[in-house]
Amino acid sequence: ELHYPERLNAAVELLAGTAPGRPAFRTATGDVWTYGQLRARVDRIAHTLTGTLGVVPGNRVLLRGPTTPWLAACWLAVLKAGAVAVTVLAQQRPHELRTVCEIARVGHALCDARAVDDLAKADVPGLRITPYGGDSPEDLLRLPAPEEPYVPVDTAADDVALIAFTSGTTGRPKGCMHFHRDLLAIADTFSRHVLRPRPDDVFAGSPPLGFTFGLGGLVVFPLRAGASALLLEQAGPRQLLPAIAEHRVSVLFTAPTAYRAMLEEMRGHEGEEGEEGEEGEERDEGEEGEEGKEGGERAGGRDGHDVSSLRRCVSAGENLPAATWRAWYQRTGLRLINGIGATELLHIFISAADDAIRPGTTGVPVPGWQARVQDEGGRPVPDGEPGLLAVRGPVGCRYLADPRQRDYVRGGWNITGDTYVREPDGYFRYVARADDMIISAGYNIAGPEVEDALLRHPDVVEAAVVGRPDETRGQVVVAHTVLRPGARRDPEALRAFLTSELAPYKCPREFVFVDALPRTATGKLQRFRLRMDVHP
Ligand code: 3SK
Repeated sequence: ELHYPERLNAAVELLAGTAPGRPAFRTATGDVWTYGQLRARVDRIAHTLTGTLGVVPGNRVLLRGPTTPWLAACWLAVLKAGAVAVTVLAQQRPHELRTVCEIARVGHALCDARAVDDLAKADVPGLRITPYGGDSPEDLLRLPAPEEPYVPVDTAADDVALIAFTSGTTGRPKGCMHFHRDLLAIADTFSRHVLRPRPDDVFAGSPPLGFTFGLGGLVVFPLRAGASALLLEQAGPRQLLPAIAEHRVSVLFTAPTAYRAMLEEMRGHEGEEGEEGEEGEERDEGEEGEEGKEGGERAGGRDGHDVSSLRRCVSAGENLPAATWRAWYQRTGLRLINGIGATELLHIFISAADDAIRPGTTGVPVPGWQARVQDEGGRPVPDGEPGLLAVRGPVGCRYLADPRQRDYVRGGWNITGDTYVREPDGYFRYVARADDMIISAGYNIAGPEVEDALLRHPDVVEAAVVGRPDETRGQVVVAHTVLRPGARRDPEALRAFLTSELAPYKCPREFVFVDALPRTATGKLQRFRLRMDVHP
């Protein structure tokens, strides 16, 4: 069990202890912020917040901007000043920003100078917007006494530090309140036990800091470990691969789609550099390589992409199909760390490390967490049978002024909305989002299982399987696929392939070929749009 002192400020804890000369943040352009510089800049911003802007403990401060060290410093300063950080995504449009500001009663915003326009257009009554970064990174540093250390506000461990919004895939956004202690708890559970970071690790990844997957993976975990993070403003698969090589990234956070896209990117360059004749190399099951790596093709070889610095690769945000796990392993020799997390619970609560990883499953409850599978009435269902995933641990769901709290927290358990099976060996296997099960002619069909099978076809890059209403069968299975460039759109060939992989009742009746799948700003598939036939 985790024990924290009653008085606790997460920012103070995250910034304490590491030698001032050690790197904290790096950027794509080669800037390095040491821990000493980070502490000084956080203090200056905190002085501005309380001195110049009049922010008092408990005030809600919106943070908006691309992933930069300045955004991370603003977040830490807000916490140090005892205020509450309200995080949003760069993609959120004015009306969405206005809703978030209304729900969270935001009075101040620290906004990257390049992102001020949309926020200004949101026209939030009484909102004071203070720009930072852009051409004048010194903006927030104009202080009456700039060099004085800031005396942090003496917050309680269970004072709210963060309001993170989740929109799910539909509906009015919900603000999830998280305490100072919650921010340390995610580092002291998932990061400590599964990632086991070292001070020389370099973290990087694609999730933005407005998504708690990114905030944890790129700010909280590295700082808690005295390590550093490469903060990338552009973090698509095309930017990630060269950044990994150039900055010797060792801990990577991204979603299954990005792992697949990186594999495609590597495949595209296959043979451009390196030796010929390595194709199809078998992995060596027995021999352990560098820590965390075994078999596969140690990166750096035939396709010109050097990913040999990677030690840990985390996949979350969506289901990780076994086919993607295997393809990544084959290419890199790295065992992808799958995880399920939620904004409501801040970060990952089921996962597995090293040899305990089993492709096709999410893993086991992270130390400190409990999980079970139950029915609608809250009764545990037997192992091997599908039901609702229920979890509890050091972080709980606390929606801000939202009656949907009663749906999420039932009988002391957080009901995540996912259908899972607990295998007899204690591993949790994802089935589908609870409202995404397809019921066709009386059969229950999980879209992700069909997607995994489709992804085993060599021409399929992305797949999403949904149910479409049908008069006779209730629903029919429809597969939306993105094919590799140049591949033929041949539904019969896909159907023939699937019949050898799946029971006939699970095989899609229809195939829709698309250029891309509709996703939310955090990369989650919008199945409801596919059901309505809306494509990007
Ligand atoms: O929403 C998610 O999928 C997620 C995954 C990992 C960590 C945090 C979150 C919110």
